Amino acid sequence: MKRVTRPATPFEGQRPGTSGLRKKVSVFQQPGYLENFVQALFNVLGDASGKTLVVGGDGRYYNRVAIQTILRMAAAHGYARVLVGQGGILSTPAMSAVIRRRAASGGIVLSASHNPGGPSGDFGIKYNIANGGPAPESVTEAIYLRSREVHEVHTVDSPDLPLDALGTHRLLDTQIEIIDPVADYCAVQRALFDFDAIRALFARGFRLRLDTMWAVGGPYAKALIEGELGAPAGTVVNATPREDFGDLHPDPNPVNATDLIAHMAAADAPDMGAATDGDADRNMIVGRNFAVSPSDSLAVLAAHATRIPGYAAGLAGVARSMPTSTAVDRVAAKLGIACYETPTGWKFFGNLLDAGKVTLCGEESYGTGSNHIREKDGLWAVLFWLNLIAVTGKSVEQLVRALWAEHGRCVYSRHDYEGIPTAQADALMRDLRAALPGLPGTVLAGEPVAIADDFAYTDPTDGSISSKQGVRIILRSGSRVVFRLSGTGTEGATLRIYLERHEPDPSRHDLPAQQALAPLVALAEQVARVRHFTGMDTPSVMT
Ligand code: VG1
Ligand code: CO
Repeated sequence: MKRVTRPATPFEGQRPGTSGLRKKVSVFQQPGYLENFVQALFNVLGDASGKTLVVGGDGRYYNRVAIQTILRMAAAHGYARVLVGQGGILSTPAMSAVIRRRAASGGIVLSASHNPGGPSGDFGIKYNIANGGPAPESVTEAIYLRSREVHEVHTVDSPDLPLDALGTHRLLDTQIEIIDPVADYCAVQRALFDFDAIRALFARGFRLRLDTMWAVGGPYAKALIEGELGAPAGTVVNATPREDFGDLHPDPNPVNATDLIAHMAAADAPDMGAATDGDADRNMIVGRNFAVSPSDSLAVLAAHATRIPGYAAGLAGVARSMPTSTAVDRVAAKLGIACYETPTGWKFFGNLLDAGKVTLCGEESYGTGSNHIREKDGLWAVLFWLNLIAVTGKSVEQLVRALWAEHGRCVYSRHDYEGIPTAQADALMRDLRAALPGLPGTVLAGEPVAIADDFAYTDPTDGSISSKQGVRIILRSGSRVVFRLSGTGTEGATLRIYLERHEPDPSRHDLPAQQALAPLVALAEQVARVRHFTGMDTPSVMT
């Protein structure tokens, strides 16, 4: 075994997006592509002596190859210790838990999250810092800049390590430990929720269907839900992680989780349905024939948090990404706590959580979490709902309807236009931005425009500024349309249009969302000429 230094040529475009560097598997398979990015990362991180690094991924195609590469490079870089999930597995929330519980200096997550996997799918890599959360923009930008100057890569000439059995190995002076990927995560959950109450709920015959979409959530859900909490075998379905996620799209929304939605609409539907994504940080909650909007889910959790042991002392504050509906703002106002509005992506919640300013946070894209770790956490959300149902005796639908009855309903939808030529998407955003100054005061969708701007965020803890985070057009009543381009896609551009309208009248709470939002869809078309620029008559996906 010996240290080797290889010459390298920089690759274009290694700039991390909303959540790490995501590209087609074929891009990552180019010789040197992954090595260059990891070298840039290590160069930015500097001296590794005495430090512990955690490595793991969502088990998708290329996970194992990438892990072996990273282990060799971590040894060459001089880490004291590297912890690797058995089989190369660590869900994103489990990674966050391991970093925090074992005082690691950081971790490398191998995942493209909700993006499809397999040889023709996507792969991704993301660095998490010592607080367990995604590296902030200052770090990801430094990695990108460094990636343009990588002219040599340091590694070790050594055979692959066996990842499938627990144990300890040595590479140069680095100790490599293969750890149980679920233990730390389960310990964190046990400390938050009333497991006895959830166990009693299942013992009374409560039926859950949890679809982990052939992705990494399976082993965690099996251990906790069917193991410790005593739910019957078969409660967790599609639970064996596959490298191609069964050739399905591991994104838990009603469009992709069609099988779950069908089960929840059947005459003998279970009491609650849920699904998690590729790396198990997202969640979708479904009642009997009743899909819960992620923004409403966050608001329900906030409203009832003190019923959960881990949050009994109350919430310091809450945070949501800008496009997420204002349902949680209304709950926060009632509770008398602060509500922060951040740009899209979990990395913006880290500072607020570290500073103790917020306890719960969430995004419209099926992500919810809290200060227990520094990532969103799919199974945590499922446990939270189960605990709430156990102690309130209310169904999923009753809990959501109670929220609407008290605060009105924030009718919400996201329309995605996928695979647009990048130049067209950029032109749409450019024209839209140019039109903003003329909009305030004009009447759109029957109301004057109150605010038309490009969202910019100043982090209240470190003063860092993130601009151009999404164009928002807000009407006098608070109804709004938000436009932004996705930062996680790998083919062309994806335009996301977020639509929200507050409906105080309970007799109108059951109107289909798309119908209630039709005037805002027309507004979007009028202002942004969506058809013209995308060449599409309807969105590719509506959630
Ligand atoms: C999307 C979501 C965003 C989420 C991100 C990562 O980003 O909109 O809310 O934080 O994915 O989620 P974008 O830039 O494509 O809109 V995950 O579960 O893919 O790590
Ligand atoms: Co994810």
